[in-house]
Amino acid sequence: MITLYGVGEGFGLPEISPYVTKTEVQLKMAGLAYRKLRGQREDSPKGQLPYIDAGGQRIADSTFIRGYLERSFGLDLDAGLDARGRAQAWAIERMVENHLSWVAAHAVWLDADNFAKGPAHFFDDAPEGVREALRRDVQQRVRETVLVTGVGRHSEPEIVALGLRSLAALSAMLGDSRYLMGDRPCGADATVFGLLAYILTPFFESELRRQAEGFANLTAYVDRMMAEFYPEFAWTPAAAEPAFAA
Ligand SMILES: N[C@@H](CCC(=O)N[C@@H](CS)C(=O)NCC(=O)O)C(=O)O
Repeated sequence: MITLYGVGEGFGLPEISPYVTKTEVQLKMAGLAYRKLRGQREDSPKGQLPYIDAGGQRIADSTFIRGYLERSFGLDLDAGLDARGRAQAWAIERMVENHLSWVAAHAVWLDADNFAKGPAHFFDDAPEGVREALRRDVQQRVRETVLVTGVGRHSEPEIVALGLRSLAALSAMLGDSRYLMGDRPCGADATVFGLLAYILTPFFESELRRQAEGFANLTAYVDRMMAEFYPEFAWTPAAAEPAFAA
């Protein structure tokens, strides 16, 4: 039995981490039995979540986990795609993980209200004397990382404008299709769904979320994917709760 180590439910999402969501949805797409536990990044071979334990072997990084699952179980999450389709799926995934995710991290981690409402609570159980310092340190680490990616060097409106271009690209690629690459899901659907849900969760208010809510096909896609892969989760669809009062 595979054990998936993740962050857990929260922030209006069935799983807080978009990368853990990606792996979990890919496990579900593959029809593999797994159990899920709350993990500590210190226990992960790469210092990040997700990681999995498969028969005593620990594998980290969502992309390498996918590769391991495909190799070990004779799966192809991109079955049905030709070389061009696979290349497009990879390019989409890179845009989401290496660009849009930093724009989203900026909206959640580096906005004072969103940080206080969400990530700050990761440290609620820390001793009172160090709690605030831990919060400040982790926020500073995210700030530095977002700066190193280049995203953090821009003004807030510029960052949102860059995010908007990626959202528009995703919307154009999805079009009227049920899934990103047509009528059946591919591996990148798990990635795109994970991050779009993170952006669209009604738990946080951000200009990025407001922009994302403007793409009806993206919000419908997240609602559909949520119903398909997390049917037991009470997701609040975008239309049900406007980001900002008129
Ligand atoms: N490339 C990694 C990224 C995973 C990642 O960024 N995980 C976050 C949680 S969303 C994490 O563990 N962050 C802690 C850290 O980087 O110290 C993957 O695809 O698995």
